[in-house]
Amino acid sequence: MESPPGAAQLNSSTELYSCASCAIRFRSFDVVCVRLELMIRSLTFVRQTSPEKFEQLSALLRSLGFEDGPGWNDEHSKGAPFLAPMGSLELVNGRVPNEPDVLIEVRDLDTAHQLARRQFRDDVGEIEDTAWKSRIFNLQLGANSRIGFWAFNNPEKSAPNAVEGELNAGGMRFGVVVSRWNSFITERLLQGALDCLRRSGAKSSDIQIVRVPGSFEIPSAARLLAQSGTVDAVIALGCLIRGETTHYEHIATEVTRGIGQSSQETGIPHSYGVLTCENLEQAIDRAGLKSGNKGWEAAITAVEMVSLKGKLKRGASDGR
Ligand code: DLZ
Repeated sequence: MESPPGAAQLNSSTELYSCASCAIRFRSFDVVCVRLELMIRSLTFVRQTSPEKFEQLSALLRSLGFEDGPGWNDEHSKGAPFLAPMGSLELVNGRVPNEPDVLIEVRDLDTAHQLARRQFRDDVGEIEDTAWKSRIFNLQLGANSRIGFWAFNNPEKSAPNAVEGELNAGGMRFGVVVSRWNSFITERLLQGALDCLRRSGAKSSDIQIVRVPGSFEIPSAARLLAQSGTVDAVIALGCLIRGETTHYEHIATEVTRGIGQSSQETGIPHSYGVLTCENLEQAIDRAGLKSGNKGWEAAITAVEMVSLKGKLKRGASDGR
């Protein structure tokens, strides 16, 4: 029987199993490493607050630059996620410093301290030196819960501040342009794209599907859709197979250029899910078998680009 992708393979000389996808070596024969790098989706700390502190802390976190995530409000509770530009789970081997279990790194600790003091008064401690070349102050949330705000003494030690799009499609509107030529393949790409959008939080009513005869027609439909003002991103799905198309190179070049131009000229992100394959077998692989589903990948790219566009626009208008 053929091993699944990523299955551990035994090396008889070392008696170690090595993972086919990430090259990690294992002693145990039953370890199967299935695209581990795609497993983690997010990291969340949940902290309870009183209703009064909930509003005050939300205002403070927003004013410091946290982005609002999709929250909830029902008869049992109200929740407000705050998204940071970066997050990490830190393990310590050895002496664990007496730090709060939520640490928020800020650029300007003194200003953050002033803001926190103004809203939370005695719940905010003094700024103190840490054992790790930084300063910190604590905000007491409840009897057993506190948040630490901190900054390195040498700001160059902080990780570079990269802007990245989030993968949450809630509230976003998408247009999917899909060609009917090679529909056996393009319908699989469409199913992959729809699966990705729904899992990422998009509503079905926010997804418009537009069908065109062949890949050559994708760019003009994509442009019309982008100009309509009804979508935040366009996902282009098609399948060109060299064996079947004498003018394959010309069509592939035109389609690629047309989608790129429409994206740049309309300012609406377009993602490229047009397969350009040597044969049908390759196309089948890229539409859900060995090489994943390129429709799914195009959809997640669109989600990320809509989010990134929003962040960059907000950053530009903030003067950041
Ligand atoms: C004509 C044609 C051919 C031969 N092959 C493909 C293909 O492999 N994939 C595809 O999406 N479309 C193909 N087409 C159709 C063209 O894209 C276009 O729809 C027609 O030339 C009409 O403009």
